[in-house]
Amino acid sequence: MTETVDALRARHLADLAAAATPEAVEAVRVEALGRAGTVTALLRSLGGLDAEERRRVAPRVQALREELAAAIEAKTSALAAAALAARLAAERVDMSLPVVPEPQGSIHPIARVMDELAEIFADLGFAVAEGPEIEDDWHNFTALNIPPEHPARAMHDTFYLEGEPSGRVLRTHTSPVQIRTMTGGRPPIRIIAPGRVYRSDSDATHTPMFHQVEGLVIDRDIHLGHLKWTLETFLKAFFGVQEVVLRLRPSFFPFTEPSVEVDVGCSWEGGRLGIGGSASWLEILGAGMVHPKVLANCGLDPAEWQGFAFGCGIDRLAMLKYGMTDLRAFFDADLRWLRHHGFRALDVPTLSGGMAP
Ligand code: 2NL
Repeated sequence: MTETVDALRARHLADLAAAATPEAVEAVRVEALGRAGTVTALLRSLGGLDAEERRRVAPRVQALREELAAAIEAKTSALAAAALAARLAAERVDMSLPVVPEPQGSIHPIARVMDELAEIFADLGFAVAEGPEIEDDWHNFTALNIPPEHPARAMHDTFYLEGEPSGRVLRTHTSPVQIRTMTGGRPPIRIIAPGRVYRSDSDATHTPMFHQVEGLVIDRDIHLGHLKWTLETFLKAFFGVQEVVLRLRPSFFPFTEPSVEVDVGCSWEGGRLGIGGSASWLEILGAGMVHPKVLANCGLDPAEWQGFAFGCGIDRLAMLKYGMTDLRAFFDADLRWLRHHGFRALDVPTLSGGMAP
């Protein structure tokens, strides 16, 4: 018996020392301590010994069982620790590598300008408002003081939805977003509404879908001076110039009174456009004081509330700032054009970072 115990210890400990995987350790455990294991069989055989022999041998067999169990557990944790160390070494991450090695795609110049507009106007306290591109006649026209048969409806080259007696349209401007803001909440209101608009018009300088941004401020004692300061502040930030000169010319829109067309002073030195000065003028915006009828249509008392509004084409803003010459290229989905004029996805415009062209 004594020889058997020592021989088993030597054999199982040697096997355990040689085991290099958790599976090999488990095989040793099964062979020694499993149901049909050598040590298990030895323990069972103790019952067949006479009392004195059992008293002598049993503690040695018990000790062997405990020694092997402890050795197996130690080997198991040693293997686990070694495996973890190997993984940590192999999976080391270089935090200085770029998140995406080769960014796929780019930000379209129009999306870039929309982000710039949101950033600049957020700093002035304006929220970005959105609304449906399929509109009803009231929000797109009637509420804006453009009644049925008004010539402005023909001027808008409206797309009408087929088979719609109620007369739904693709919005011809983002003004309906502002109408919805005024009917849906209380002043003071400061919003910009950027988005897609649609007009049945297509040539070198017109696409049937284009992008517009409108702005709206409704509060007490608002006047044209607030409008002029807001537009100056916007244009300085957008074009990255210290001074801009604005020229307000009288104009007409059904939804504003008075209405103005806004030119920004510029120069064409060396054939390149520069914003600033007053050598030349660039028509850039339409604007005015919100017409009292529009306020009343939206449930606001014109004696209590006034406001200004402005509208301008985003595509044109992008062309002026980033030097694109052909409007139609914006919508061609030409990958070479997009790679050349696009912006890096992680390069988000900020006022602090600067957004001059
Ligand atoms: C232009 C001129 C303009 C507005 C848009 C507006 C909206 C409401 C009330 C009053 Cl809800 N006005 N928008 C006002 C003046 C001009 O756009 O030339 N757009 C390209």
